[in-house]
Amino acid sequence: MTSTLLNRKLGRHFDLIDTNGDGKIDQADFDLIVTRLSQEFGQAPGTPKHRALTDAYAALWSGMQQSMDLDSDGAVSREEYVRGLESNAAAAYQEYLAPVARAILDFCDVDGDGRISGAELAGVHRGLGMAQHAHDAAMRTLDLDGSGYVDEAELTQAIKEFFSSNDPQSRGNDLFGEL
Ligand SMILES: [Ca+2]
Ligand SMILES: [Ca+2]
Ligand SMILES: [Ca+2]
Repeated sequence: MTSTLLNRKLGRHFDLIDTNGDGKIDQADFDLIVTRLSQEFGQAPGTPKHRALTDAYAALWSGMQQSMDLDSDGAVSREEYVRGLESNAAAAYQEYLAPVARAILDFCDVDGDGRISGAELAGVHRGLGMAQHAHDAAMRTLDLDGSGYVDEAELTQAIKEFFSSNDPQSRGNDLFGEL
């Protein structure tokens, strides 16, 4: 079980969320993500978009704690994360992720046309600490219709595939960079 595709994807995603690299996910990591995205997109604390993003991450973290923090130490370890997402917590997790995806979309949709350009998405990925080549792979994955923009439907589809599919052909696999 330890080397399934899904397992590797989840490990990759854990590393990405563990923004401060201390080997566990807790509130501090989400605070750091919001801070970085705010700097990237010039959104000061207190603006509606900033509040929406903060709230979406708070809901995600609260849901993660409830469904994944098995030893109740206030943090989600790598093992808890992978085990949680390979079990029945996965569907709930996608429900928490959807509002986060929407808030991120809104946050970085600078011109307000309801979709994000490659340049806007590059800012998100820099904020998340992803390398340029990982961004390129993610953009190829996300922009299903090749329009050069990512809309909410494309993002939702990629998230669904990333967190549920063991299919090596699934495009959502590269959502957070090539595996
Ligand atoms: Ca951490
Ligand atoms: Ca824990
Ligand atoms: Ca598109």
